Parts: sequence; structure tokens; C-alpha cells
Amino acid sequence: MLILCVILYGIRKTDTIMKKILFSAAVLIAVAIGCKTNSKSNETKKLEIAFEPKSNSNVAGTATFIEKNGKVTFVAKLSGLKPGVHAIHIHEKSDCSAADGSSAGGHWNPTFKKHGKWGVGEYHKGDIGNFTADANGNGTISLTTDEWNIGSGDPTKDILGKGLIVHQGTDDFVSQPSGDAGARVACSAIIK
Ligand SMILES: [Cu+2]
Ligand SMILES: [Zn+2]
Repeated sequence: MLILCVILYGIRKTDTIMKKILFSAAVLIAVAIGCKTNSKSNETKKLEIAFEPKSNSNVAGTATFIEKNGKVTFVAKLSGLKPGVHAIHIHEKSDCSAADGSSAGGHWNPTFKKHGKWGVGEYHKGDIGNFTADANGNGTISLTTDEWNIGSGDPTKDILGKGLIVHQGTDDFVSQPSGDAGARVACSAIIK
């Protein structure tokens, strides 16, 4: 009887250990799957585009959009500008064919708001704002936002198929519909 009990106890103990091993394995597999799923949503998307001069300017430069963890970091580097403050916006079309850049259309405004300044009242999704070109005509602007993404297909966030425009003048953030920023001196299609 005692021997039988010892054997039964042994089996139970082994059973418990087996359960623990199986449970640990299940946890490990779950964590592994979780990590894999996570790494997929953390995937980085990168888009680098070049500006072409418009309105008889000599403006050149590049812009990069990097999407990571649900946010897009945008950096534009420009040269050949008139020293001073210039507006930069995302416009509604990726068509830079017109000599004056007008083919890119108006400001990208998928949420049907007024033109303005980000974070202050109403603003267009394309209202990046102003940046300053130094005495040599070089300027840089960067921002990180969760209001954009690259290629999700969500019309209120997806920047693909739009156009990036740099202006001769300054965005006053008030004038409608585009901040009275003047001629379009550079254009870049936001496409892959
Ligand atoms: Cu503009
Ligand atoms: Zn605008």
C-alpha cells in the first residue's frame, strides 16, 4: 500500500513537473509570437524624395519621411533659396509638371478645415509652416507627427500621392486658403 502511494505520488509529481514544463513552453511560445507581431508593427518605412525648381528658381533639395511606431518624422533640406523665411506645405496632388507648380493643387486638406497653424485652432493636414533660409540660401525643417503615415490608405493620414511645395514667401497662418505664401519655388511628388 505504502509503495503504491509512493509510486502514485511520484507520478503526480512528474505530472506536475510536466504541466509546469508545458506551461512554461506555452508562455515562451506566446511571448515569441507577441514579439514577432510587435516587430511587425514597429517596422520602419522610409521615403526619400527630391525637389525640382519651379517658377524659374534655382531651388534644390531633398525630403525624407520616416514612419516608425505610428509617427512620421519629416526632414527637408533645401538650397538655392532667397535668404529669409519660406513656407512649406503638403499640397493635394503629386503633379509637379506645371512651370509654376500650380499642378500640385491647393493645400492637402482631407479633414475640411481652415488654413492655419498646427496645434492652434483649425489647420490643414498639409500645413507644415515656415522655415528660415540662411544668408547662403540654405534651410532645413523637421517635424515628427502622428497626423500622417506612409501608405496606410487612410485618406485623412496617408501622405502618398500628395505634393510637397516650398514657397517664395512666408505663411501668415491666417490668410485663406493658403497663408498668402507667394510663388511656388520648389515641388516634389510624395510617391514611392
Ligand atoms: Cu503651399
Ligand atoms: Zn493650408
